Amino acid sequence: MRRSVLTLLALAGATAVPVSSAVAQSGPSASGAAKAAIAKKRTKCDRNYSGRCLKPNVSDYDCAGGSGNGPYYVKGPVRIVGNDHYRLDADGDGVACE
Ligand SMILES: [Ca+2]
Repeated sequence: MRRSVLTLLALAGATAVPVSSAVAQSGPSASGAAKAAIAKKRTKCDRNYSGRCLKPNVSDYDCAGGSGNGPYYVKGPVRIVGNDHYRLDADGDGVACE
């Protein structure tokens, strides 16, 4: 009786090691973290503009050297590939700050 309990404890101790190491390896892989970093980088630039990386979701952009009051400035030319929500393309030809 006593011997069988000790055997069970020994078996439990022996199986505890591979279980804990399996849990440690089930975390996010290195390639998964790299993919997340790339996705984060892509969303840093406003998708409505091409040619320059404009920050999305800021209050306003104006053309560098123009009469705009900022707070962000971009040096053109910048192509409008979506919605020109910063109103950079004054003449509406699809190219801003030209
Ligand atoms: Ca224009």
